[in-house]
Amino acid sequence: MDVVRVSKRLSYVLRHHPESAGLTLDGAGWADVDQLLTALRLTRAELEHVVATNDKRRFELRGDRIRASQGHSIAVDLAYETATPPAELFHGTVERFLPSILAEGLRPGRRHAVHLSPDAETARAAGSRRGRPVVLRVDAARLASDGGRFARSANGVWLIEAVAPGYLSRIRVSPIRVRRDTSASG
Ligand code: HQG
Repeated sequence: MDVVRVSKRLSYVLRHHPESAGLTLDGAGWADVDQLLTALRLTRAELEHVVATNDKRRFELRGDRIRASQGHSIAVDLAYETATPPAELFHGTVERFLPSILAEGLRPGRRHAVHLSPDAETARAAGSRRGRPVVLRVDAARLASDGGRFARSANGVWLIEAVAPGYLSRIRVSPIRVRRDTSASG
């Protein structure tokens, strides 16, 4: 089994296209595990392995149901409670989106929410998916005190409907990350 490939397929099915596997999600995004196993030709043990080893803990497996913890583009209500964020949060993006972001703020695009990270390095990695990363610092303390409603997903991603430009500032990140540890942790 190719764990990364299965994880990507799970994200696709559980966040964006359950119908591609003949599934329907309930209102909170849960799918039936047995149906999923049949559709993706996986064993329960394989699914458990993918969920347990997933680098971002993207999936919640609870008995006979499973869902993605965040990142959906289809209509689901994950029902996370409003939470008080840390003083600052980070968002990773790329240079070409900056003019638009600085004009209109962060918008969720096709997803339900804007995704923010608790640390700059995670944000940098998210931005790197699209090119040379740019990291924005979000003044979460001020945004929360101004009435912004934050939620934290089961896998530690901070979610909010939008972030106006006045709460954003660009921070410097080193262009090349020098890896000094030689462990094989990846
Ligand atoms: C940008 C991955 C123009 C935003 C990652 C981003 C993350 C704007 C893109 C998670 C904008 C949306 C989510 C505006 C935002 N004008 N561009 N006003 N506001 N943008 O993929 O945050 O591996 O929907 O900067 O690691 O990049 O899938 O969101 O570049 O945690 O689990 O519009 O997805 O995690 O892109 O990524 P996305 P994201 P997974």
